[in-house]
Amino acid sequence: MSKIDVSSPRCYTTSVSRFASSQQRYHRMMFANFTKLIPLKNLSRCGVSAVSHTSKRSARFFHSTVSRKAYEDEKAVLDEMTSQLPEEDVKRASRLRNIGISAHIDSGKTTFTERVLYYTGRIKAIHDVRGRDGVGAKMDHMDLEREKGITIQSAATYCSWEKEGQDYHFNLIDTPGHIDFTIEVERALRVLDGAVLVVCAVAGVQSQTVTVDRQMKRYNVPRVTFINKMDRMGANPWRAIEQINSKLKMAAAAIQVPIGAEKELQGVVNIIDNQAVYFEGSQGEKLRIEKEIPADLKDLVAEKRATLVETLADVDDEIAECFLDEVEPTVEQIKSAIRRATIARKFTPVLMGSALANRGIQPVLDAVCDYLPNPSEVLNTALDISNDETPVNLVPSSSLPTVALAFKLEEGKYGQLTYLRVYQGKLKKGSMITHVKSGKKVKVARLVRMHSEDMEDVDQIGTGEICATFGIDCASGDTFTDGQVDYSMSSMFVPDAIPKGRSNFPCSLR
Ligand SMILES: Nc1nc2c(ncn2[C@@H]2O[C@H](COP(=O)(O)OP(=O)(O)OP(=O)(O)O)[C@@H](O)[C@H]2O)c(=O)[nH]1
Ligand SMILES: [Mg+2]
Repeated sequence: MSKIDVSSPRCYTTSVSRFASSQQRYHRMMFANFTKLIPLKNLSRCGVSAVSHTSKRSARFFHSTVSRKAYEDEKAVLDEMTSQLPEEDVKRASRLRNIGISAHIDSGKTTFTERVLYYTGRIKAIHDVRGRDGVGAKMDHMDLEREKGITIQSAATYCSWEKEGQDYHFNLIDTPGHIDFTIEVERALRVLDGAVLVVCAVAGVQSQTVTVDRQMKRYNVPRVTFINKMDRMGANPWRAIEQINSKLKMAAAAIQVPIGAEKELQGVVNIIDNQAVYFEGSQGEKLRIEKEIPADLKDLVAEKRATLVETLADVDDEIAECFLDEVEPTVEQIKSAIRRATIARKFTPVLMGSALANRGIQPVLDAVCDYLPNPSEVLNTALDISNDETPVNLVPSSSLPTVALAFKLEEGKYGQLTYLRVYQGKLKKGSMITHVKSGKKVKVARLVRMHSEDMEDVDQIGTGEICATFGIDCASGDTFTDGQVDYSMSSMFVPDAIPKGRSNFPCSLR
């Protein structure tokens, strides 16, 4: 840890001094029973790749930051790439979404995710965080998480959602909200294609919302926004939307208007197609859709529709034309514009409801399908080491050489669990993969999909997907290939540690 290449850019030089403290602190929190503190010499394996390496070869991991190319440039490359993809790959990718749930602490991410798992049929019953019923929410599986009612580590799961007769497959990561665990958000956003930003309807944009927004911008992650806790007294989605526009400098407009407020919250009016959606049944699982919207909401819906079109006109040429010609855009035009502008990270559509009261979750899943990108709509690059580190675009095709990134490591009962995102090609159980940094070949003895702490064995993982494997010696941020190419993906950013005494983490956990 002592040899530092001072010529390296900021993310390298600054990371070393704060690395030990932030990682030690992190692991103290993560493994709060203190049974297994990770030795200092192993710290580099738990956070960023190869902090202690000083050779030219390893230094490259810190030279490359995530591409900040203007989206228009990316789009041209992506269109060209997609036009050459086999139809099967395009079809597969179009049904896949890798999303994160991120927000300020306690805004309801885990409560929201619990409903997602229930409505997609992944769990049979809804349980609350903190485990008052002795069970606890699925994604907060650590004892400490259940005891304290907070998320400490991000947890991954996958589920399927049917929309208009098509099955969509989601890889979903529920991230923690507290600043002390922000590295977990960083890890997740590094590999996700889109996110649901959860904002509390009462508190609005909070300090950690700003941090998460910065992280989403750093990794070019498009988002849909869900204003949660609409059942609470003082809920005001319009103030929250105004704050997203002003504080986060992100064009945002509601695509829904709530029906009823606080305890009387019954559903939402979809202002794009003017339909009312009511959430019925004991768990809000039955959707009643009415073409007639409540009479007292008609003016508000018309006003918010005008705001939506006006906001879209600022970020989308087609809607701008309609706006200037004073022509009312069609439902399809509005939906396409929202998709274009969201994927271009110029706009976020805002939905609303209450996760705890089981209101408004299903439309968010529809919005994820409609407006967030699939893996073939996001440009991912690597450096070709055998070609003087020339940047290369990774193509989400199953038939190309495999390139995968280890983005998260976890000490589990079977040893080190390594989370991987496959960017190109596919991963097969039993196959050999090459650890690019060391050149070592390792066997993929077991391949699993994570469902919080549960593992479901699979034989193969396709391009664009997220999985986990065991027994692979590597650091977080390392690249694996099938040996046909010598590509390395860029490293992730390590945020500054919080100065001692500045954390507002609950005293009981300090
Ligand atoms: N009234 C109300 N409370 C909610 C709602 N959603 C979540 N909560 C409550 O808010 C608290 C925090 O919920 P979590 O789901 O743990 O929030 P989180 O964002 O996952 O929290 P961290 O992961 O620790 O940042 C819990 O007590 C929930 O019951 C909601 O829609 N309405
Ligand atoms: Mg949580």
